[in-house]
Amino acid sequence: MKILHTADWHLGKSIGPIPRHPEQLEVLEEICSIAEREHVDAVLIAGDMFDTFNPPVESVELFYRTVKRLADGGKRPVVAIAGNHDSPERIEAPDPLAKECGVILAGFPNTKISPFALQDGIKVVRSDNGFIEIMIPGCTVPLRILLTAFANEKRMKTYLGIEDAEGSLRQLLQMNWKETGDKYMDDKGVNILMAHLFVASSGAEVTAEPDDEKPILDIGGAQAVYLENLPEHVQYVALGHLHRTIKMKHGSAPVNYSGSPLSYSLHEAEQAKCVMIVDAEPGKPVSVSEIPLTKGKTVTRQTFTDIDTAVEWLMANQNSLVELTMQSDTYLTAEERKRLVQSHNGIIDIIPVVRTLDGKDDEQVSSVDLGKSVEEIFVDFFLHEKGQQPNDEMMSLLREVIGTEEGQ
Ligand SMILES: [Mn+2]
Repeated sequence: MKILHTADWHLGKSIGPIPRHPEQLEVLEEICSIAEREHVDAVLIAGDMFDTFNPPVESVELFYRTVKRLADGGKRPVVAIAGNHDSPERIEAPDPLAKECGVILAGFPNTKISPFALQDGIKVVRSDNGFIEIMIPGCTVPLRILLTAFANEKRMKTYLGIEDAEGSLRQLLQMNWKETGDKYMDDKGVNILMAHLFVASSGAEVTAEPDDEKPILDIGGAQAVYLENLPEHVQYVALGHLHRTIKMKHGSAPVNYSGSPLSYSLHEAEQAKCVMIVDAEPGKPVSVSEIPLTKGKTVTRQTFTDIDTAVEWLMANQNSLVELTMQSDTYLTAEERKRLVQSHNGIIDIIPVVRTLDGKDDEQVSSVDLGKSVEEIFVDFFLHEKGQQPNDEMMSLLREVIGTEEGQ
């Protein structure tokens, strides 16, 4: 049985002013092609399909179009859980319709998918809170999946039905996985855990993640789930949440973050992106291969000391998204800013750093001369923000505002 594991699509996400939808279209097309070329039997999406609770229509359409294509007319199960960026209610809402296509959507850690069978397609033969067992056309053994969608600690305890239980969340999850695993998982099927969680080895220092992908069980990271909390029953753990590819092990079972299909922040600069293909047979260790994704733009930081070199670099690297730092002895002129912006359409930000006379670099903003008049400071500020001189209309508006303020 061949399983494709992906996560953290973050549909609808932008970086700076640049929307990533065009790249998301391309990379999801690439993921579909890989699923078809590799003849995978099932697809797992480990959360954060969307970037926000209320994603744009184009992202919602892209999601449904993609999972429908992946599901191959109901012959290939596509199973997705909600991440911390997804609205659990919203993820589950189309479930009755999605099931008809072979798409299974679990919004909550205790979601129970009722058994169903599609004609000439997949059959969900057993299910429980946070668990399904699927028969797939062409496979002689069932696929069993423990499904742990994201929930914060308090809600997770409620969903697991152990609100009053003593003990840390990691111990409670461990108990819950073990119980469900004992009940449904033996070596006559392929057994997987899919979760949107922060998992680390207990000895390892919990490293802070960039942006909003911090350890999600507990701010401060004290509440990571440790490898030893994972159930013994499963042959593979498909994780979502962290955007870089991470490969760990629990016994003989790989515990992998597939990572996101695109680099979504400057912290992911130069990261290679991939999907995981898991080759599994009952009762045996799985083999896993990473298939690189090639469609997204690279995200990078570049520093230049003169405009010509910067423009040259920008012209030669059109397929990057770049945060530019411009070091110089003077302010960037409107003309210079214009040259930079016109030579590239993937500039995330331009950070001007002015070298002061004492040799220290300083951000331009901090060198505002407060001895100047309000009007002069406004012109400097406008130039810095907009890259051009304010026009007469703007200046008279400013004078009007200042006048009004003084009059009160
Ligand atoms: Mn996440």
